[in-house]
Amino acid sequence: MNILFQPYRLNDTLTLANRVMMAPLTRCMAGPGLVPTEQMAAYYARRADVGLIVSEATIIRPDAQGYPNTPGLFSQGQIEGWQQVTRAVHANGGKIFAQLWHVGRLSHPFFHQGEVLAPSAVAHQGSVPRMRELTYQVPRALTPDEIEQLVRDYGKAAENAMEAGFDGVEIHGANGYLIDQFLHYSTNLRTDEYGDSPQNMSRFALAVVDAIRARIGADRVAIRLSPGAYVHLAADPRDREVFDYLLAQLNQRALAYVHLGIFDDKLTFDYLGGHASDYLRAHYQGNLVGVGNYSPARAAEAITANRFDLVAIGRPLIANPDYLDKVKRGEELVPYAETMLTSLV
Ligand code: FNR
Ligand code: 8K6
Repeated sequence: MNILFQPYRLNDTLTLANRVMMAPLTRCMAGPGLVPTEQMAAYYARRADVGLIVSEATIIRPDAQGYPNTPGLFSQGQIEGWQQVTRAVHANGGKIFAQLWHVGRLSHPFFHQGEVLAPSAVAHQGSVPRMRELTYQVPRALTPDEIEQLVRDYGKAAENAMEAGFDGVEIHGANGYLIDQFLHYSTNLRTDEYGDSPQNMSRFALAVVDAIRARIGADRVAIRLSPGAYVHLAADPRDREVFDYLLAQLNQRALAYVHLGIFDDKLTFDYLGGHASDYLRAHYQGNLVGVGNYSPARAAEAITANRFDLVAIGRPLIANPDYLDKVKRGEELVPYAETMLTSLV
């Protein structure tokens, strides 16, 4: 278990106090104007002993929203709200990245009164969780000009994150949201320079990465990816070639880390040849963050076996704000339950 508590040097700019990260966890608790609250600052500050906190997914502009009360990073009020959070985390000796989010076709006009935009006009079947009356709509396919605008909006949100005092940003390229919708054949039917080949399908993700690197420096940029489609979109065996290409490109970009996006890393994917984490390890040479239903013992074992470098912990950190202390002392953890999502403890 000791390996979890070792400091970890990400790069010349950032060294983490230990190898445990807090996974990004949407809590739907932002205040009016999607501004982070004092309660959120206290919630994050209680967990500042982990090596790195990744904030709950944070929308880059109004039409990026797909769930109620998710915080943003596009208004001055939101930047100031996040300043309270980052100050509280830093005061407790922690580090925090902002996870930058656009949900693409999983948005709903209910939240922003605008259009739903995505790579292609393919609807997700179903409705917004806990708001079952909101059925997902057929999105409108983005024009190339609108895609370029989105890239600029990601860059601006990253700049705002730095103004808000974050230590860096994690681009949310996972879990079937906008960037991921470009990376999978089931949601990307484009025949222009953003579709139809691994190179084209990776273009948007790489443009976002490059725009943000140019603004805040590669050492402070990370990306979360789901090479195995498991939620919000369907897998296609051809997706493998897209991720082979994308990861080869990311190898040349010296990011802080790549983070797997998955709920349970016991899942396997035929077209990836097994676990998504092992696939990423084989194709990506930089720092890798594993995640997905890891107990402390299994996480330590996986890091010792060099399957990844850091572990992100999600649900157990909701249930145990003092997760790290408990693990250090060998105390039993409180089991996570969905009912815990209704309050920020
Ligand atoms: C999540 N997860 C998630 N992932 C992400 O990239 N951005 C997010 O905002 C969220 N939000 C979120 C909310 C809630 C309530 C849960 C349970 C999960 C996924 C999360 O980061 C993680 O990958 C999984 O929870 C698996 O890790 P654990 O919980 O098994 O340690
Ligand atoms: C007012 C409180 C409402 C709480 C709603 C919680 C909604 C949580 C949404 C989390 C979405 C991000 C994770 C992706 C879900 C994948 C599920 C397997």
